[in-house]
Amino acid sequence: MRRVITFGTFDVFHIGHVNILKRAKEFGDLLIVGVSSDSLNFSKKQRYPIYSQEERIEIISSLKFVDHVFIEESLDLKLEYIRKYEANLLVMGDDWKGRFDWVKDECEVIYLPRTPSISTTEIIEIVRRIK
Ligand code: C2G
Repeated sequence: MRRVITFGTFDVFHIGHVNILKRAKEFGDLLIVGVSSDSLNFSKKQRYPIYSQEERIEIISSLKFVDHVFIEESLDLKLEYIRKYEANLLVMGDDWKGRFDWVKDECEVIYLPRTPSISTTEIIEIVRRIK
């Protein structure tokens, strides 16, 4: 049984998120998703997500190609999560290229191309302009 793990905020869920999760699942039999906590986001981006971690977990859990969801509390715990969920492959978008290569002794790592022209930040900016 090949187990794939991936991580993300998945705030204001969009097609780029669907694409990476679907493609990640194609690499294995089980897809495990670490959804980053509200506080991890604040420390990464100096703002809280629009959707709370509970809402983001609910959204990701309801996808048919996702098998298990947990909260990612820290970027530095990658190896602990990989061990805990016995993941064979870590998949990330290529905006993270090289950043998680340090787990390669224990788990294969691949970076997939991001879906062009869509991001949570852009959606937030567009919605802000519509008044
Ligand atoms: N993504 C993508 N195409 C987009 C936007 C996002 O493929 N147009 C991918 C990202 O590359 C990432 C995943 O979707 O692999 C989740 O993206 P974010 O929600 O932006 O996640 P991020 O805040 O980068 O958190 O430990 C890693 C972090 O928790 C990742």
